[in-house]
Amino acid sequence: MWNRKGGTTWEVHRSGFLWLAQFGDMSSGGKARPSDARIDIDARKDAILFTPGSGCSIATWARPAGCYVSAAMDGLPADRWREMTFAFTPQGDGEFTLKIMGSHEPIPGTDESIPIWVYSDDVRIDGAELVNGSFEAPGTGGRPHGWIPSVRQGLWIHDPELAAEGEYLIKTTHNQRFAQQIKVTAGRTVTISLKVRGVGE
Ligand SMILES: [Ca+2]
Repeated sequence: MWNRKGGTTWEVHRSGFLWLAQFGDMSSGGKARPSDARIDIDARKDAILFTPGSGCSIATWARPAGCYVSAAMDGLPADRWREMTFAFTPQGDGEFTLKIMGSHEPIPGTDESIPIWVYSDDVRIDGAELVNGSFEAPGTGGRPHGWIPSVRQGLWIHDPELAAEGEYLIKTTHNQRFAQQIKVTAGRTVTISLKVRGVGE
């Protein structure tokens, strides 16, 4: 079964495959579901309301309404990096949680889901301060410096050939994420850009 303890793994490509194998043939024969990038901006704790700009929208399920922004890029190719950019403007001061996520495929009739992995690297923020956006600096617990787990921890990967910038990158799913607390100022638009890439076989 999947290693739920998180932490560092170097078996980048094999890790998701083993888990998928229990549910059939989804990852073989080139029929794997493509990766989706998903980045969430969660300010529920400080109740900061956002005005969404390009590339993102307000999550209607979150309360108070307007304090949670979500950005997605679906159907990512596995053979190249793509640039993802979105912007939003906070209406108040405080902190939000930047969550680098991915997607998942629910298994009908169960509470389980199959994780759909996505690679991310080279995160940049204009209008706020971000720590270690290229994931190069080591932290503790198998994490890059400045980043914390969200739900469960994603994978921090050393792969100089795969990385979009430097030598390190991250691999995440809907429930295996890396997150960071970001301070914002009322009226100062925040633009987030990053490189995202699908996970092949
Ligand atoms: Ca990097």
